[in-house]
Amino acid sequence: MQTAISNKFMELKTIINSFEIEGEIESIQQLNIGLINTNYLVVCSQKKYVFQQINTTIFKNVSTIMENIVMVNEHLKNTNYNYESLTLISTKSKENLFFDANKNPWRCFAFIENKNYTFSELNNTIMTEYGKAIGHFHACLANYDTAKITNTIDNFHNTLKYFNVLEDLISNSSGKQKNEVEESFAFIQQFEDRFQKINQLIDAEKIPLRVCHNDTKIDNILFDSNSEKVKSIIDLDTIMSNTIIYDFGDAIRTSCNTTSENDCDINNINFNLDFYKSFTTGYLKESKDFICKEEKNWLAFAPILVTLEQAIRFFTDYLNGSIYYKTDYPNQNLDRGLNQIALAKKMMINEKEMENYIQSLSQS
Ligand code: GN1
Ligand code: MG
Repeated sequence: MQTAISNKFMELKTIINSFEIEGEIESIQQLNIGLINTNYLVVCSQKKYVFQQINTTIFKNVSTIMENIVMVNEHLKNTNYNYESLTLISTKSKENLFFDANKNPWRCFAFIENKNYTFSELNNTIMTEYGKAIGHFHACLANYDTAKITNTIDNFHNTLKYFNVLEDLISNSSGKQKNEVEESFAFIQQFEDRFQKINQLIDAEKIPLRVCHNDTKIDNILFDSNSEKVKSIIDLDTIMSNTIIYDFGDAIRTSCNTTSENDCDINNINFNLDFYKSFTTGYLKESKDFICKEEKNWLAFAPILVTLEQAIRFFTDYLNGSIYYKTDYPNQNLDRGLNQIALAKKMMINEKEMENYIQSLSQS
């Protein structure tokens, strides 16, 4: 056991030292963030870094992902972007990626000091800042040519597609697992026509495709330690063209829930309508110059849409034997899916209120 740990440590040191880091390595700590990649905080005598081993089962085309990140990052730097952009540290041979002995790709970013808010610490000021940050990110990219960006995961946010996959899986499964997800699936089914509608509006170009982040969950927002302001938006792996509706909805999904998506006690779940309003105020302030009517029409349903999509994805992974998301125990993806269903139900109760709020902002 001891030998395995020290071998892993030696391997990590070799990887780290292949990058242009400043100073000597002082500590290496695995971070408990993200459900896909494996992340380490590396403290060196002069600077701190985040090292990431990219999961190639999911991110198949890593060099294209890096091209997207570099392009968007450069664009943001040249566009009066209000937040700190990412600093990629290159390898000693001037590459963005290092491939280890097992051909696993690694990359390194300069660490950005930040404050992490727990659910109970969030407040309306933070939520407005969060909304402004996502709106500003979209505004900076609103006219960026989507053709320059390669979509690295097909149909990444295509709720109807995920829905159809789950439907097939359920009809081919039996016994305990089928029973566990069937009731939730029946609940999701009532929204199928709305999943379809969004796709139709995108196809008809009524909802425009723009360069989006596609993973705007609150964990990917770094806040300043003192000011309650956003410092940086990280995790650009899923930069692709899409509708902004998903970015908007995912931010709400992960911050207006009163607990984490990993909480298996659904009694802890509630939807904070006030936070929704604060986020939306910030978002619409920053997006007013580009957002169109059809996009706005969906901002009340957006959180429900993304939460249902996330439930579908967790259930799908559960039925597939948990091969996509990292888990800490066997039924975790089932619990995560049930958590999201409980949240979607709480959101539904507030849909009309959300609609009214968007309307009231449009009139003022
Ligand atoms: C994954 O790996 P992470 O935590 O950045 C997933 C997102 C989900 C999220 C749920 C490429 O993001 O789509 O919303 O988990 N990323 C991918 O926490 O599937
Ligand atoms: Mg991500």
